[in-house]
This record gives sequence, C-alpha cells and structure tokens, in this order.
Amino acid sequence: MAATASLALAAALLSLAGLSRGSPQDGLPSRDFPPGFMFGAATAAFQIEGAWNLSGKGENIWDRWTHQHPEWVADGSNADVACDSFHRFKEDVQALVDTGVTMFHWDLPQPLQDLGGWTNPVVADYFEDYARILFRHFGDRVKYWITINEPASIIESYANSRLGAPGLDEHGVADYQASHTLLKAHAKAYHLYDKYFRKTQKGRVSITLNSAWHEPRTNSQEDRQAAERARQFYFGYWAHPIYSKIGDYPAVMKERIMRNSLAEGRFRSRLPEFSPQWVKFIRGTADFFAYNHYTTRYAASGTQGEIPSLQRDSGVIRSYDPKWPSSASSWLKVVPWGLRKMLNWIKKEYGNLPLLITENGFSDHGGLHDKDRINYFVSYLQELLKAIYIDKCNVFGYTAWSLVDNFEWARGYTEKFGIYQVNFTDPNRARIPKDSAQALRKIIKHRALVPNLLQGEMPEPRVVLVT
Ligand code: GOI
Repeated sequence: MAATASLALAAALLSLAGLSRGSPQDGLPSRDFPPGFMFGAATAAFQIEGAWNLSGKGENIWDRWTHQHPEWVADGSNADVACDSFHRFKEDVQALVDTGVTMFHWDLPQPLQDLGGWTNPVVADYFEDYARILFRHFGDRVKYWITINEPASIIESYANSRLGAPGLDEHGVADYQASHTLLKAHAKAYHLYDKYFRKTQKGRVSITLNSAWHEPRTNSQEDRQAAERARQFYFGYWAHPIYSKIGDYPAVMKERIMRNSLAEGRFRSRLPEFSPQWVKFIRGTADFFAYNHYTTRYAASGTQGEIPSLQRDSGVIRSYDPKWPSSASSWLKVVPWGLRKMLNWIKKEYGNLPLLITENGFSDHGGLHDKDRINYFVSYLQELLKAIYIDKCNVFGYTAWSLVDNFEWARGYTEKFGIYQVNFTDPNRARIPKDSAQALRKIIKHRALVPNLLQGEMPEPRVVLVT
C-alpha cells in the first residue's frame, strides 16, 4: 500500500513539474494516459453466457452451426454452457472496470438466417426494431453504444463455412450482399437514436470495425499499392461509407469488383450498389470511431483466392513475417508498431474523430502466469501512447479483450484470451485472475504504463469473484 501511494505521489509530482517518466530508449514522451482516458475489458454474449435454451431464448445461428457441425470446431465443443455467465453475471460485472454494451456480436436469430440472414435487406428492419428495444430499456444507463461488432468478420462466414455461422461458401457474392444490409442496419439504428433517443439519453453511437494493419511486403511500388488496396478492401470497405466525406464503398473496390464481374460474364457487379439516398443515409452515422486491433500482415501484389472472392478481387497476397512473435492463434502475431501505423492511417484517411479501441488482446493455451500476454498489452499500450502524444491521434479509451477465457468461435476452448481464467470442468466455472489481470489493474489504477509490470514476482493469485 505504501509503495503504491508513494508511486502515485511521485507520478503526481513529476507531472506537476512537467517532466516525463518515459525513458529516452522507449521513445515515450509520457507514460501517463491522458485525463479522462477510459479503460475496460470486453467480452461477448454468445462466447460466455451459455443457457442456450433457457428463459425463452430462441436458437441463434451459432447454436445451429456448433450443434450441426461439431467437427468444424477445433475441440468439437459448443457454447451451450460456456462460462455460464447467464447464471454468474454478477461476478463478471464485478470484474468489469468500465464498459459499454455491444448490441450485436454475431449471434443472429436462426429464424432470420432462414430468411437469408444478412443477405436479406429485411434483416436491417428487424435490426432497427431490436435497437429500439435496447435503447428503450437500457438507454438511460448505456452511454456508449456499438451497433455491430466487426462486420468484416461476420461476412467471412458467408464466404467460408468453416470460419463460423451461418457457414456458407458463397464467397464473392453473399459476403458482398451481407455487407450491404449490415451497413444499412447500422445506419438505421444510428438514425433511430438520433431521432428519438439522443436528446433525452445523451449517449453516443458507433460501429466497431476491425482490421490488421497492412504493411507492404517489400518497398516496391507494386507492394506499396497492394498494401493500400488491402487497407481499402479490408477496412475502407466499412469505414469509407461511414466516415469519408463522399461516402459509399471505396472507388478501388467498386472498380475492381465490377471489372472482375464483367470478365466472369456477369452483367453487373457482384458488389451491390447504394443509391445516392443510401450513400447519404449511411455517411456520418458514427459519433466516434470504434476499432478492434490485434495484429499486422504483409501485403504483396498478386492474384490469389477462389473465383470469385474478396481476396481475388483485392489482388493482394497477405502473409506474416516469420520474425513476428506468435500467439496461440495462427492469425495473431505480435506486432505492436502496427497499431500506431493503423491509428495514423485512420486519422489521415477519415479525420481525427475521437477513437475508442474496443478490443485488443493476445491468446495462449492457458495458465495463470501469462507473461506473454502482459508483454503484449504493455508493448501495444506503449505504441498507443506514442500515437496519442507524438502523432496526436485522438484516442479516448481502451478495452482489453478479454475479460474471461471463453468460447473462441471455431477454435472452441483451445485458444485463451482471458485476463481471468475459467475452469471449464468445474460446474461453478470458477474464475481466477491471471497475472495479466493484476498488471492491467495496476495500469488502470495509476492511469499510467507504470514500469516493471513484467518484473518481480506477481502475488499468488487469489480465487475471487466466487461466492
Ligand atoms: C475478435 O475478432 C472477435 O471480435 C472476438 O469475438 C474474438 O473472441 C477475438 O477476435 C479473438 O479471436 C491466418 C480459412 C490468417 C480462412 C490464419 C481459415 C487467417 C481464413 C486461420 C484460419 C481468421 C478479431 C479469422 C478478428 C476473423 C480472426 C477476424 C480474427 C481466419 C487463419 C482460416 C486465418 C482463416 N479472423 N478476427 N483465418
């Protein structure tokens, strides 16, 4: 306690004196987070709740996908019980420092999938109805709303059945149709809030977009152009209609998909068109930028992927540097500087809207002494501070993924992202804080990237939050 207090005092004195606690080697002007900076830890309903058929809950597309195809999940598991948060939510809420509520994190009701899911424009109307119910019931307390989590990930499962629900293989067609409805649904929810709720509830609404940073694989002009194309195809796809001045999908997408579609003997583009009314309706529908970031990929110019597919349309071949440290997830390499580059690109491309990092985290195979996860958080937060102080990126908050180990979609329970461990063989699903939870607690308490987070023995974990 005394050590903590004196650390805080030293911090206060140093900042009063206008001095920086960042050492010159790490290039950090300050280790303090700006005043008002928000921290949290995130999770998602389907990945933790369980109770899949209780309390009047209907079947959703992930219930169906996991039950029908256990062989598509790495360990043949499902989320029928998961972390049992349905019954244990009090403990989890107690563990949350600060958070908002995302409306939709992939668990579309199965009856809507039976109508075609997000490829059917009527689903945007149902989404608006759903948003109305949430605004009405929770809007007095929720001040940061996210409509949809990672639309780019949602449409991947319309292209490749093994990636998740709904489990279709309609690449290059259904994924583009689904994106159209997803953007409409988001915009409808935003305008609904604007019209009927904003004045009294005074909250803010956005959509969470995700993408790796795409770095040119070589310095050739082809690869630099390919990297920019990758940014447009994997991120501009969603950000351009909402955040750019002119709206609509990026020009490079419209051109290339049209060209490929005609070459395939079609009479129109596989990418649906927005009418000018829709372009206008979707543009500007975010009060802040919400962004999930995990990793970086190389982009090189080249033709790869099935015909037709988003990858083929992009003309990009993506890869990793073998030198980048791995995680338990094949897609997740540890590349902290990619976060800083991405934040700068967003600022340059769409202006310096306040930005909230809604997910950032690291996977391993379990264990309480998760040094690699602490290292991940610290190194990414360091780059975040550089983006804030050196590059003047307008980042106002950060939520770590994830609060508890959970059902990792197609990876089942084989990859762990939690800062709390969950014992999945214990009927009580006991939660235990990992070393990373202690480290984040320190960071949040001091509102600074305090030194020595990796050094010294962490105290033995206590079992908490279990009644
Ligand atoms: C979050 O998305 C999400 O919001 C959370 O819910 C989730 O818990 C968290 O991630 C952690 O997972 C190398 C065939 C490259 C095609 C290896 C087979 C690409 C593509 C392995 C298998 C990667 C974070 C799927 C963003 C979806 C994982 C987006 C990261 C698919 C791969 C593949 C691979 C494959 N992405 N997601 N992928």
